[in-house]
Amino acid sequence: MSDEAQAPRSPGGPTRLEDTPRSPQWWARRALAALSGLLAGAAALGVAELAAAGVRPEAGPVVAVGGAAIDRTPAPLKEWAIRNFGTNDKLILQLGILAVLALCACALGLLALRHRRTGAAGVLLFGVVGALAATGRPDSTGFTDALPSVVGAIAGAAVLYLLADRLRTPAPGQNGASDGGGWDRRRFVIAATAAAAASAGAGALGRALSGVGGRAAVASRQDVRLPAPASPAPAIPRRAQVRVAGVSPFTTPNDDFYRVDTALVVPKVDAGAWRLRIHGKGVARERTLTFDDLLRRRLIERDITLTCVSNEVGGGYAGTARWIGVRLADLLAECGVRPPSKGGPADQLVARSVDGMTIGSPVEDLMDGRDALLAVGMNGEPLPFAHGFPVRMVVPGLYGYVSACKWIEDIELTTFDDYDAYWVKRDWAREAPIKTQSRIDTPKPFARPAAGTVMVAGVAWAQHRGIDKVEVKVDDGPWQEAVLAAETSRDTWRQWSHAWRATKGTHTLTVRATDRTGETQTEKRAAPIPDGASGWHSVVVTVD
Ligand SMILES: Nc1nc2c(c(=O)[nH]1)N[C@H]1C(S)=C(S)[C@@H](COP(=O)(O)O)O[C@H]1N2
Ligand SMILES: [Mo]
Repeated sequence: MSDEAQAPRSPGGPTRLEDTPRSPQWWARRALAALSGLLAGAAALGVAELAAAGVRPEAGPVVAVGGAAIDRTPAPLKEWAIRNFGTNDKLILQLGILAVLALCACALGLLALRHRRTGAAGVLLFGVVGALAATGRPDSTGFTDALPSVVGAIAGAAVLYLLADRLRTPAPGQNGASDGGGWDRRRFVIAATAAAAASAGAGALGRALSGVGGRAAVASRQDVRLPAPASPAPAIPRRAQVRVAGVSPFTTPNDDFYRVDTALVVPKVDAGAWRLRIHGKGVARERTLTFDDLLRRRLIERDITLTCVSNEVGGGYAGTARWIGVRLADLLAECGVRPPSKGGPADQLVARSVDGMTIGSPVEDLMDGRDALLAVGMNGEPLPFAHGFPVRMVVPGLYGYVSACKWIEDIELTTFDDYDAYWVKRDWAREAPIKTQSRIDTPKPFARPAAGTVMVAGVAWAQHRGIDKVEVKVDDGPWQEAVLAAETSRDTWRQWSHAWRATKGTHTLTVRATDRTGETQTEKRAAPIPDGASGWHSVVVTVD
């Protein structure tokens, strides 16, 4: 039944402006209907936010739908988003979700003008989508995660029903008709203002309450005093940093360190309540450790370069930090774990984070003598929340998605045959050692240096193998050996520079590196998926 069917159409009756199609009043009523939809959407999100504060902040509909979207994004689209939006990809995603919701809300508002019940039911349908997304997330703690979406949708549906009712054009003589005979503006404005105020209040209160949980985590991080490491990192030689402007600093400051993860909301873990469980195949002695248990162990400090498999040739998803942590191999050995080469039954270690990420690494690599860490410190401070506080893994030589689990809370020993981790399920390689790469940091693409000596410089990495040689070529000229900066360890990148006698004109500079096994970086271009980009980085400049 259409509500508008009640509008009088009696011949000879007074013509009511409200009902003349395309009249200003007709448009105004439709605009207000769309606004009703938006207000209903705001009420739904505001109430959901408040409910999520009681249940779990991550169970809020926008975060849940966003997370579900990330989980289901096809790899090429994810690549595209990372390439074009970089670290802003998550903000863009949430804004996108809000924009789609706003459009749908307007549409439902217009629908409710004619079919109030159907419009309200449409809002409930969105609640179902949110509830399914929230309960289907890997970190979902059960059906209660559906509550924020459901409660929010009920509030939204009620608001839409109520506001659409206020926009009704009553039949003559019917109660509720204003003096003008049309719908009652005053009653609509009062209801709309009340709905807007209530949803804003609910949303703000929800945000504030959600922050309370985070405060315990923030306090626990402030209380951390990192003990001096038993095995400090050797001092970084001054000659590890080339003195050329524009080259990335050898140690990447925490604030500049790239961040790649699937978390829409950075997990805030209270170190005091944190536990790490080690269990699974071949674990003779299961253990559960507290954060203090880790700090009481022998700590080592190492400079290690971390690299993301999604890094394009010449890209910035690589950084070097001074990590403090516990040697994972020692801890595993204490639990009775043996690597496959010593007869251990498990060839894969699966790390799980508090937000449901799973990351699988070869046990053999973790126990082959390299400094695979359960890290607690980064560049002299506790891990920043965005980089995994309180504890993360860092493994020299393996891409982050197969080694560097942030916010870790569980370690399970298993086999590659038995279990595929998060990204492996999404077509990335099971095993992914870091490919040798080199990057020109300066000059920048399309720079216009003056003719004469131009310093070309950058970084090269082949973690756990080490960099032995970097070569630069100009246009199709011969490869010329660059000057290598001092090596800190084979687990970090190495800087290089080359004094180029630049002549006028447009030139292409290309770089390639050779690792300590004698292998030279391949020219063959490969996309990041499935196991890391390859190819030579080159930069075009015009010398004036
Ligand atoms: N819990 C969790 N850990 C994670 C990820 C993630 O999405 N969730 N991403 C991994 C990837 S792909 C990389 S490259 C590194 C990046 O670490 P960073 O953000 O500290 O630079 O973290 C790894 N650890
Ligand atoms: Mo990554």
